[in-house]
Amino acid sequence: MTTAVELAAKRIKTLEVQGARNVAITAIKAIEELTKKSRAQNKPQFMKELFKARDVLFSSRETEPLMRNAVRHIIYEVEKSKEKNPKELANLVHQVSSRFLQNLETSKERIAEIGSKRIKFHSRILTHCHSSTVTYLFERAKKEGKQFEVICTETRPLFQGRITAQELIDLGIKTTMIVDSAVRFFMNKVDLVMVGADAITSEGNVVNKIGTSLVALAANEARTPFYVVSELLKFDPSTVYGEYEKIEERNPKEIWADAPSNIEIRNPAFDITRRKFIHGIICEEGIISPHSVLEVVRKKYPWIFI
Ligand code: RUB
Repeated sequence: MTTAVELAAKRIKTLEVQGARNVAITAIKAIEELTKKSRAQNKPQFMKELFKARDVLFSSRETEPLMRNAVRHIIYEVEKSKEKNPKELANLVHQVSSRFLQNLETSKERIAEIGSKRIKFHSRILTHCHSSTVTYLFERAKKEGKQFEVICTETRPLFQGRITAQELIDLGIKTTMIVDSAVRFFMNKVDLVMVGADAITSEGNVVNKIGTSLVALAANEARTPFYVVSELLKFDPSTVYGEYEKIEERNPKEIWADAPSNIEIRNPAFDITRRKFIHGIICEEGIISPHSVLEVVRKKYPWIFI
């Protein structure tokens, strides 16, 4: 029988669920579901199930530290608890998960509140891919009565830009769709760039959808402010200890389904934008410099480093 975790991992892998936030939320809910139905007789059996769930979820997509931080946090709290009864441990998973999800919600609100102040009347903003955090910020600015417009890239090869465009149109925000390679053409016509993040490294570099670093380069050359809109929980603690963020490489068929057999196709899902191209990270603690991200995360979420 397929478990809730296996099902969630499949939905994440196939991008039925996409975007770091949605991926993390889906993973947390799957773990809750799994533990609620657990038949474990004792704590070691319960832990075994949790570890297996962790491995399945972690291998669904490589570049998702928010999901990893969430799952690790849940497991850490269960491991350190003195409770031995599996039913009570499932309750604990529920409590920890709810707190985590609540914190994500609060961060999203705070980010939108702070970030929408950077959107002035009649601003034109460029975004890339689909970030639910960025879209929510736009929603907030719209609710505040601001008139602005958004240019979004189509985001090849899987066209997540269409999700963004549809959501923005539904919100009544004037939206223009462009091909990814038209970014430089439009860069002088926009006031700022706002993109999401999948991972933030200890050096303040940001990993986001492939093409983001090119958008940042174009913004830099045109002197257009480039903002990353992200929860601090996307910080990857392993980068402090020397690891590089792994970049997921996806199926070449996403690029060319019936390609000739003797061609090599590469399909990295993400790229790295260096901190020097980032004007600021709009996060729950304010708009911060990428240089200070490690320090701010240490203060706000010390448990990440355990
Ligand atoms: C989505 C993507 C998004 C970030 C942030 O890539 O790069 O910008 O995940 O999204 P994919 P959010 O479609 O491959 O998952 O703000 O919703 O966490």
